[in-house]
This record gives sequence, C-alpha cells and structure tokens, in this order.
Amino acid sequence: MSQAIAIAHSNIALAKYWGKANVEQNLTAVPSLSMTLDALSTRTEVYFDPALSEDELQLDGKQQSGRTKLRVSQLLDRIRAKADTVCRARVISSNNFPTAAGLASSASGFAALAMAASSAAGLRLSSAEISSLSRASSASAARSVFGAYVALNARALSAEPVLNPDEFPLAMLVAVTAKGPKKVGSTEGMTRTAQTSPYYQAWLDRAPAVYDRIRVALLEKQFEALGEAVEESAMMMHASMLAAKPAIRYFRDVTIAAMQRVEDLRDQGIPAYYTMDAGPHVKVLTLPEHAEVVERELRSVAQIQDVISCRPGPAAYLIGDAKVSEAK
Ligand code: 2P0
Repeated sequence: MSQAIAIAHSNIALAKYWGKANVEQNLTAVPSLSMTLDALSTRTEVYFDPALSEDELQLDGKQQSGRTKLRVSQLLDRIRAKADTVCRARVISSNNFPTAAGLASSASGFAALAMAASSAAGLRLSSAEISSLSRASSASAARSVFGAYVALNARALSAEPVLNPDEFPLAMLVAVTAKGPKKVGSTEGMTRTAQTSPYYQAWLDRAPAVYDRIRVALLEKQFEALGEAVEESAMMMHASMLAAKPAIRYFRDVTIAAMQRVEDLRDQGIPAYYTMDAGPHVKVLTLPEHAEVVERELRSVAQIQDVISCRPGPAAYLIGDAKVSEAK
C-alpha cells in the first residue's frame, strides 16, 4: 500500500475568475490572480490500497458519496492513468474551516489531493503539473499549489507564482457571515451566468484589463490602486451574476453591512478594500499595520460570526510518512 499526505492552503482571488473557455477541460475564460492564505488549509491523506474495490472519501470525519466523491475519483482517475495503475484509493481529508460555504474549500482541497495522490502513486511531478491536475478538477485549485500571490491566465493549464510574501506583505481578514453550504455552487453559477446574463459578455470583455491593473499594482506595491481594482473585479463579477436568470445573489444583509463598514473605515483614512466570492462572506484586504483595527471593526458588525486574520500563505507541500495518522 502506498500513501502520502499533503497540506494546501486556500486562496482568495484579488482578480476574479468566473466563466469557462472550455467546460470539458475546465479552462478559465478570464485571467485571475489570488493570495494564498496562511490560516485556511486542507490536510489530505491518500492511500492506494489493492484491497479496495472502489475509492473511498472521508471529509471532515464523514464518509462521502455522490458528486463530491465523484469529483475526487475523477482526479484519481487522471493520476491512475499517468501512473499506469487501476488501484483504488482511500482519501481522508479535513479542512480547518467550514466546507463549501464560499471559503474556497475546493481550492485547497483539490490542490492537496492532487499533490498527495500523485506522490502516493509514485509520480514525481513538477508544481506546474500538479497545478494542472488540480485545475482540471477546480480552476481555483490550480492557484493553491503555489504560495503568496499567484496568477492563472485565461485558458492556462497551470498557475504560476507572481510575487513572494515578503515582497509585499498584506493582510486578508475573512469575515465569516453564515455557516453551511451555499445554495448555488460555483460551477453551476458560472454556467447559468454564461447562458442567461446579458452582462456576461461585458464581464469577459472588461475582466482582463482589471486583472492587468491588479497585477501591475501588486508588482509596483501600490496598495490603493490594488485595492480599488480588487473591489472593481469583485463587483463586476457579481454584477454579471445578478443579471442571470434566475439571479445569482450570494450577498446577504450582513454582506452589505460589512461592505459599508469597510467604506466607512476608508472615510476615516484606514486603507481597506472588500472582495466577495460565491458565498456571503466578506474578505477585506488591508495593510498589516491596520489589520487589528479592521478586524475589531468587522467583529462589531452584527451577524458576523468570526473573523479569520490571514497573511500570505505557503505553497502546497507533502508531509513526512512518519506523520501518517493511525486512524483510518
Ligand atoms: C475565483 N471563484 O477566482 C472565483 C471567484 C469564486 C468566485 O474560482 O468550476 O471552485 O471548480 O473551476 O474554482 C470558485 O470556482 O470552480 C472560484 P470550478 P471553482 O476564486
């Protein structure tokens, strides 16, 4: 039996991806750029076991079936094809944050799975190859293979690192507004937006220029220009979804209240900018020296349940066989 354990960290897109250029291969229609987060991670153990007749998936202590398990098996199938084996696997994965609630669990999840499973299968793949395997399952996962600031170009097979954390240390405060899974998953939401939103084409037309501004502002360490473009990317993406039929609205009243609080902070001279993904949570980008006050302000917003203070996180990595858990 061969086994491996990997840890990957979640990421939040500063420049958003929404929409596919190729559904079958899961290639993205627009370029995206993210920050890998140190405080949100997934730990995944993979055991290839000849005694198994089918793959098994345990997620946060619960045996999984259905679509979640199918997506895992599809990634394992790609690895089995590369490694020339038919051996089934037992996968044990846990997140240190709520699963499937818009905190990018599929990003860290599939990155950790691709790294652990390829290693357990005896493959020695480059980071770019692991990123490509992750992307085929979930595009945002391609970015979680790398640390700090990471780009995934439109139609790219794999992501690439853009900047080291020490070159531009930023803080991302994740305001958790509601626990539990979201109503419309990202993949379904993207399909509906592409098929029904009159603003989808406008999003496709404008997103690359906003991505360029985000990339340049990051490389030139221009925080205000970065923050303004980050908000623009999020709002343009959500506008395209809001115009879908039926509308895709991830915002709740608490989401709007948190956005308002961030704008109020800016009026008081504190540089902070919000971004939202496929869920009600609000993520606030600020400079490390303002992180404490921004966190305190967010905690005082009614209905915000928790605030997770993040800094740029590491690339995905394997951990030694000695640390394989006894419980299987
Ligand atoms: C992003 N999101 O760039 C965007 C912003 C959510 C909003 O990537 O269909 O789970 O598996 O490729 O990667 C979430 O979508 O979607 C996502 P699939 P994924 O982070």
